[in-house]
Amino acid sequence: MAKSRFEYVRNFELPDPLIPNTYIVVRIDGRGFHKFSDAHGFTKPNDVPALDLMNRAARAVMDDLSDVVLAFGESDEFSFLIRRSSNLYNRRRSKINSTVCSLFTSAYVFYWSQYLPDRPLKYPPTFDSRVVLYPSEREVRDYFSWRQADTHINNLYNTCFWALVQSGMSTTDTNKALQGTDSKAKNEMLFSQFGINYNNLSPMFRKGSTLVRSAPAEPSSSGAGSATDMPEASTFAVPVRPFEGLTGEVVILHEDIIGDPFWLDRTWLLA
Ligand code: DGT
Ligand code: MG
Ligand code: MG
Ligand code: MG
Ligand code: MG
Repeated sequence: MAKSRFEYVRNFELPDPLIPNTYIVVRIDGRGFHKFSDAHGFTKPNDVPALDLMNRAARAVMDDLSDVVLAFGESDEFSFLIRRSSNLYNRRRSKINSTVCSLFTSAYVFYWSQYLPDRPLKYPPTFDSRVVLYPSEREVRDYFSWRQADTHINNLYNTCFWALVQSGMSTTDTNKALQGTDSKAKNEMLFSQFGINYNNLSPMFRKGSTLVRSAPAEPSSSGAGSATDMPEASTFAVPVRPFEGLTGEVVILHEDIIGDPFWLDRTWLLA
């Protein structure tokens, strides 16, 4: 087919490949969620249905994109880890970035009424997103440690903040009261003034939400692998917790991902 004389503008579309053999992290974050959470009556500091909805939307991303092996979420954000050797969309940055963000956002809206049936959406929520590349396991581990440490720091602060405010203190005085306090002081304040044992709060609030894919099933020699004719776990090179199965299924956890055990149990994630 003959090309139109306008065709040359295509040359302005530059390739934007992500360098090969690096870990890809896409982080989405709610845009203006301070206002959004107020407008939709989110419970302070943590709204369980709203967090469950975030997790549901993250799951939709993982269900659609099998190269996303791990996702970690807290507050209005989620980070997605795409495996190092992935060739998703030929590693085109914009394509990956926009697809993850769009999938997440549309799933967030799609499932809204299921999770918050009594709170109609007042306006369309939006998320921003970025792609960051990490060259080695160390940086990927440190990245997710950074996010989970942030979850803890923010949650401890916010739990104290809202306990004080709900007890009648003004937000200005509350900010002052908490200024410069370390985590020990915050824990003690929660316990002595409000009878709250921080460690008994929901693990989802303290540790965030980790969605992790189990090792994909190895294709059987006939090429027609199914869950029922899979080989025994012992024939797999990589150890996988039996309860997570061997089918690439996604499970949700609220546990420590800073220490070694989480990663040692799932060495294939960073392979
Ligand atoms: P941004 O990201 O620069 O567009 O601005 P924001 O307003 O989204 O700020 P960000 O992402 O730093 O902080 C997240 C906001 O979302 C923060 O104001 C608290 C709010 N938020 C997130 N989850 C919850 C929740 O479960 N309950 C309540 N009440 N607020 C939440
Ligand atoms: Mg943001
Ligand atoms: Mg935000
Ligand atoms: Mg945020
Ligand atoms: Mg198209």
